[in-house]
Formats: sequence, structure tokens, C-alpha cells
Amino acid sequence: MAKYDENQIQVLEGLEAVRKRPGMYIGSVSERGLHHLVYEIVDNSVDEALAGFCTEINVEILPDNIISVQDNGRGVPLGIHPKMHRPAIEVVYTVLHAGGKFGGGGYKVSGGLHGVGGSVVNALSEWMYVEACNGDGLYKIEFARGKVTKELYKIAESDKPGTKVVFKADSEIFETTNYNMETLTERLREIAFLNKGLKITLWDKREEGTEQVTFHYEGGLKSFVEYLDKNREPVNKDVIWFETEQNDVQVEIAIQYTTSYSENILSFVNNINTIEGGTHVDGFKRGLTKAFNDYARKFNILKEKDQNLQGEDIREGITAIVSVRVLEPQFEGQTKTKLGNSEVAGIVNSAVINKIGIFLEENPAIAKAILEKTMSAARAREAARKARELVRRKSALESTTLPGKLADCQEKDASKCEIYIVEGDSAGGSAKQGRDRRFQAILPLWGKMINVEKTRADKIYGNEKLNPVIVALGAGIGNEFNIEKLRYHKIIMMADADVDGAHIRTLLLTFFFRYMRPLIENGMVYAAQPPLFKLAKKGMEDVYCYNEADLDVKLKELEEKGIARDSLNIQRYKGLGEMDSEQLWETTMNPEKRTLVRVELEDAIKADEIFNILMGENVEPRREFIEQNAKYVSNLDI
Ligand code: 28F
Repeated sequence: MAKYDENQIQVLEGLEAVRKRPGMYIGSVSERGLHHLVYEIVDNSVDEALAGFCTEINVEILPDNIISVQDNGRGVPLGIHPKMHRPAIEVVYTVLHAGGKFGGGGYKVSGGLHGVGGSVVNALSEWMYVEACNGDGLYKIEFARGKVTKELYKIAESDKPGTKVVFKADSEIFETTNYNMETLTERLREIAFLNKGLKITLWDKREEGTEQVTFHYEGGLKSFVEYLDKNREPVNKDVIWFETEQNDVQVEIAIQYTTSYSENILSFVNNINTIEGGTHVDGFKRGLTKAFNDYARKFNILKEKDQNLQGEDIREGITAIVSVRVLEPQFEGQTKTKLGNSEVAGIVNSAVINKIGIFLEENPAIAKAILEKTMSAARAREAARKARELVRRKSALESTTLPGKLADCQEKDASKCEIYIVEGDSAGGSAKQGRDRRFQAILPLWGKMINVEKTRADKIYGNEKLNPVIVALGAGIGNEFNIEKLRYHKIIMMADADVDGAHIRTLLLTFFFRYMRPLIENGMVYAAQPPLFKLAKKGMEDVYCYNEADLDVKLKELEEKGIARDSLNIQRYKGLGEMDSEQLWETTMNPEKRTLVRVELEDAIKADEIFNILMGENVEPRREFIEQNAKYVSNLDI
């Protein structure tokens, strides 16, 4: 760098801080954190689109997992930054809290780390370069681990404004630098839905025969709802859509009702997926309930003496997306994905009452269809309440008996207890023998559980397949779920690594997602990882492998110790039942040795979507899904 003043020192300290504690800036250095690097750069282009200057973003995964992102915005400014006395392009990509999103500068709201994205990605990359054109000449600046290695220089004549960033994530920082095409596809599709008209292309150029996807939705959230409901039967033929702005808060909402029983509400703040909801969702729900009750009373569908329709009945079968843009969002919650700004609730609430009220009055037939569904949901809930009362009274009479199949643990402090939900009686038997009964409980599930997608809450209680799970966990379901009453703080699904096992995991995950969501939000649900292979040889300790890659690694290690592959007996496990209780304990249940995969909320949302395809009403999408995924069906692991 030319001159070394307090600004340069601040830059170096900033980058040092990022490399020391990357998790503070991008959440983690796992695969998830790696993908955040791409989202931070893309968000810079999206901000340029929000400002009205960028219409296309091209993302490429190049060989050796190098990422290239290009936009056709105005180009990062090349002029000298007034305060930093360096080219703005260098400032935007080296100074934390740089860019127009903080303090002065052109942008109003930003989706990413509020403008620190570029410099964080730079600090966490082995190398990165940025090319920009403001309309007169194409310039380039190069970096390594955040520090300038080649000052800004002209590389070509050009009159096409725009910015291109190419970087290689630092393998010293990240657990993996291998990008997952589907992960990027999901998020870029979501961004395209959230920014109507923006065209986003993603190319995977790591292998020959590259794969390219393009997302471009003029319909924005309308297209998003149609995409989410592509496997459901709509009740209202057109998606209900509106957008408003009040006090610098922009609100865009799309709603569709379907014949499904689930409630499917996605919410976003400045393009960030607020998985934990927040004031925008609360305002939406309150407004929706008021709008429907006002309409039902006004047109005498609800009689004077009738009590109000309940929110959960009105939301049965709803798919809705609530997207707001807020200047200074306050994020709360465990994963900082809950909106805290109180003023937003009122703004969304009044917008919904107003706009839905008008829609219902202008579309009486649709209003009637939705209300009929709501009323039948109310009756079903009433029936469920009575069924619950009955079950409670019955079990109260027989004292709260735990399910016969449950082998409980001795420990009474739930935070130290874990319950294995095991598929089938044989595996259940070995698990009961192999476990550590002080803190491990076993609940075998016999055969296939019911398909919760086709069943309304009223049948969940009575069902003999799910009831043992509900009673064993002890915390109730749905609105009555009370995490304080939970009897185990680790719920571990242990099923075979085959399609049946994946089916049971999907059923359980969807059940937890629909009726015990706090379990997943608090990271209490896990999938056990039984071994796939056992390598045996006389005089040698058994070696276990957990997937194909692990098998290769272990075989190579044994090779190095002079144990040839063909001298080994390689057994592929088809099911848990093939292991005796000692092996099951050693490989899958012993906390010192086992691997558990914690279920993240995103996995559950994915399971919910897959579940809806696999178990929903329509056969066609199921066939399509299985055909598409047949090639991976061995690890159709949720
Ligand atoms: C592939 C990544 O980073 N695109 C970007 C711009 C455009 C401007 C900008 C960026 C405002 C003053 C700080 C241009 N002209 N893609 C990108 N495109 N940053 S990043 O300005 C940065 C801030 O300096 C831009 C007029 N206003 C803003």
C-alpha cells in the first residue's frame, strides 16, 4: 500500500479480527459458512439491483471450487474515497463496515452483513480479485487473504458498467471448500423470487458437461407461492398478492390456500430468511385473523352468538410469504433470524386487514371456499380437543402409563437423558441390550407410522403409532407443546440407512416439524449414524466405516499398514438388525464414539417439502421426485 496511515492500520486490524473469529462474521466455518461467502458477494449485486441499476447476476463455480460473481450494475466506484484516500473499490472490499449501506452512501437497505460482506469474503479467501467498469475502462485490483497484492490497474477499454468478483475460499479457514450446487441453487432461486425481474444464472463448471440454471421471475412472490404449492391443490385459483410502503417499511405479501392441512408461512427481512419469524409474522397473523372474522361477521357467516374464528383454523392450508424491507432491522432469537422491530407489526397488520378485506369483498366465491375450510378446521380442532380430553381422562384413570414398548432410563434430569426412537423390534431389542440404561431410553416403533400429511390433528392423538412418541416425550403437541415438560433433551432417530429408514426419518421429521417444532428450533433432534461397512480380519480389531468415502479412507490407511484390501472381509450392513447389541453400542450409541447428525430447521423445511411430495395427495409429483432422485435413493437421507 502506498501510504501507511491510521486508516491502513484499521484495515489490517479489521481483517485480522475476521480471520481470528470468522464465525462472528459468517456464522461458522462449516459448509454453511462457506456458502455464506457466495451469498455475501451476491448480496452486493442484489443491493445494486434494489437501487435499480442491476438486472442480471451471473454466478459460476469454476474448477478447484473458485467462485465468480458478476453483475451489470454501475460498477463499484473507482474514484478515490474522500475519507480513506484510496480507490472506493479497495475500500468496499477491504474495510469492514464499508460500502454505502453503513452511514452515508447510496444504499437504503441491504440483505447481507449490512455492507461488510465484501471485505469479510476477501479476508477469508486465499486470493480474490475485483474487476469493475464505471463506463469508461475496465479496472482490476488483486488481493490475498484481504491484503492488496496488486493495486488498481486498467486491463481493457470498456463502456459496459458492472462488477465482477472472483475468489478462492481459504482452505486454512474452512472445514471444506467444496460447494454444493443444490444449496446454491436453492438460495439463488429464493433471491430471484424475492427480487422480481432480477435474472440470476448459476453455472457449475467444475466438470465437463457443465450444469446451468437460470432464475427470472417477473411474478416475484406470486411465482414463489406457485412454486411452493406446485404439488398441492389450490383453493383460490389466483395467488392473493399486494405490496405497500409505510414509514420506510416496504411490505410485499403473497397468499394461496390449498387443500393441504399444513400451515406454510415463509418470512423475509431484506431478503434474509427469518426462520424464527418475528414482528412482521405476528402482524401478518393478527391481520389475517381480523380480516377473516370481520368479513365473516359482516356477511353473517358468523352469527352473533358464534365465537371468533381462531388463527390456527384460518391458517390451515395456507401458503404465505411475508417479505419486508426495513432500514435498521433488529434481529433476535437463537440464530438471529427473528425480527424484533415493534413498529413493523402494526404496519403489516393494518396492511393485511386493509388489502385482504378488499380482496375478500371483491372475491366472495373464494372467500366462501376459504371460510368453509376454516369452519371445518374449527370443528376438527374441537373434535381433537374432545379426543384429547378423552385420551387424558382415560389415561388419567389408568394413571399416566408410559407406553409398554418404552425402555426408560434411570436418570430423571431430562437434560441428561436421551431417547432413541428405533425402527422395528429387532433393532429395538439390540438397542435395549446395548444401551447405557442410566441415561438412554429406547422406544421401538413398529412398522410404518401413519402418514401425517393426509391426516388432520384430530387423528394424531388417537393413533397408536404416534401416541407412544407423544406420551414418551411427555410435552404434548401443537399449541399445547410445552418444552418444560420434555422428558429427554436429545431425541435420536435410529433407522436403517435404506429407503425404509429414510421414509421413517421423513415421517418423524415432518411430525416433529408440524407438531413439535420447538424441538427442532432448539436443536434437540438428531439422526444416529450407524456404520455402513465393517472391515474384519483375523487378529485385527474390527474397523467400521460410515459411508463410501470413509471406506476408501480406512482401506488406504490399512493399505499403508500393509493390510491389503483382498485380505479383509468387507461386510456391508443392510440394517441395524445385523449388528449385535455390543456392536450397536460401540458404533452408534456410545457417546464417546458415535456420530450424531443434528437436524437443522432448514433440513426439516426440506423434509416438509419432500414429505409433501412423497406423502401428499398427488401421485404425479411423487413419481417425478422418485424418478429424479432414484439415482441417489440409497442415500435419500433427510
Ligand atoms: C459481484 C459483486 O460488489 N457490485 C457492486 C456497486 C455499486 C456501487 C457501490 C457496489 C457507495 C459509495 C461505497 C456505484 N455507483 N458485485 C458488487 N456494485 N458499491 S458493490 O458503491 C459503494 C458504496 O461507496 C455504486 C454509485 N453508487 C454506488
